[in-house]
Amino acid sequence: MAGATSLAAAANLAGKSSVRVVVIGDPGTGKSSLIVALATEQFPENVPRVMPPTRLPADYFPDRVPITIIDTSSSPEQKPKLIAECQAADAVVLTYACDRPATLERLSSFWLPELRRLQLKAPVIVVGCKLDLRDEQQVSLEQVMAPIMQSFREIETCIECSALRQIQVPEVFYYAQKAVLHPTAPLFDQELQALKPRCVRALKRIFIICDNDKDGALSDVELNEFQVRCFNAPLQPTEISGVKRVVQEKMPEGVNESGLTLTGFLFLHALFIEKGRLETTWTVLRKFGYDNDIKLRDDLIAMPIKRAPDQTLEMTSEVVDFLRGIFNMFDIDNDGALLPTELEDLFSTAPENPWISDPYKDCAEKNVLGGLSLEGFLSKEILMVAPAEPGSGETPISCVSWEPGLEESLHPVSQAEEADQATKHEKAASCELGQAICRQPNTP
Ligand SMILES: Nc1nc2c(ncn2[C@@H]2O[C@H](COP(=O)(O)OP(=O)(O)OP(=O)(O)O)[C@@H](O)[C@H]2O)c(=O)[nH]1
Ligand SMILES: [Mg+2]
Repeated sequence: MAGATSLAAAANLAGKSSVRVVVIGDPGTGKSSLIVALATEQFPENVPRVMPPTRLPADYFPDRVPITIIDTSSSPEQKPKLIAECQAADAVVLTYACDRPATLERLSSFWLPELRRLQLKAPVIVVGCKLDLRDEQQVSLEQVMAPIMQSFREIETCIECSALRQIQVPEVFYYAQKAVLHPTAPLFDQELQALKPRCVRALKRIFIICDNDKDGALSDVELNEFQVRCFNAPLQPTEISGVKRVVQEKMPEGVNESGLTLTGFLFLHALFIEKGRLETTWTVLRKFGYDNDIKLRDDLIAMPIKRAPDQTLEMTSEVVDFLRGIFNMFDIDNDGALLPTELEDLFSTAPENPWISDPYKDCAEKNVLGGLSLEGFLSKEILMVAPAEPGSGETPISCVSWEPGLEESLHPVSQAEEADQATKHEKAASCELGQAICRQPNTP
């Protein structure tokens, strides 16, 4: 689905221009031979105990991000160096030898608890080296590793390889790089086998943005636009019907007569992730401005407009119209105020509801039922996008679907102009906390 170029762009967006992989494990398990076999595509008869750092160029793997591989020694005198290298690692390759069961046992008795003790956040790839020496009678990798992976969720992948026979050597480092550039943890709860709430919220926002006609489903045309936007290539009609068929078979409510529903869209992403195609979901998230913590990037939510000391910021009439539309959409009971439950729903596409904490919590008046009027709603909005102090969060404009960019949502107004306009326009809702002023749109 995703081409190499789009993935490279996505990877750069993730803020990783190179990946550092540290290889650790018991003595003699095959660490140094593995690194040499990767770099030279040959099995070395003699290897130094510790190889100097090895760099793979950007074009080695499809993600087009260079990798630096660090060899280590597990001798006691080298322990401080080993710890420092682990702490600097983006990913850890942890080796055992397929012909020495004791080295496999040491993973759970020593290495994995040790990495936890160091409070490392880096993903771990467990690698069984010397596959060529593995006893054919031995149980499968899945059977051996399943209980270990259950206890140590930080293990991203397990793989067996042979440096001697050149079996699955590049794959070890491909998975290590992938675990860094397209990590599972922010997207998927392995324990619950479900998408994480933050990921659901972000995908819901993306779905709403792509659902141009707001009918609650992605039509074939909308699906295609989404595909082109994320992957720079359209889907063939047979591919679209194929995708919908897969969803419908497993989850009938995932598709209706108008197209792919939000349920279906979420199901599809859970399926990609379960099948190890994390790069697909990550590419989508990054195209829509999310960082590795599934937060909208700062440049998308920070206020880009500078204002002079005598200026305040005013929303453009387009954005006020847009916000009024959002207000009405979520004012389910049509009482002209957003109740706390309605606000929760409105913010279900943001990482969390930012208005339940200070300084937004009590900065606008509420009615007796705790409902927020349109004026209060707009005041809070401008306080968020143009705060008196720097620092901002995800606002209804950014978290729902305002896409032109914040700089097109506000314009500076000098105090002289403002005084002039104040006489022309009746309603001006001022914020109690900021100097920001929010007006109703200019009406002739
Ligand atoms: N049959 C076989 N032997 C291997 C393979 N990989 C490494 N070896 C041998 O295993 C021994 C240890 O390999 P190293 O690469 O030095 O292992 P290491 O983990 O770097 O060891 P230390 O540096 O001592 O911690 C050497 O004799 C290698 O030739 C393999 O894939 N198959
Ligand atoms: Mg070595």
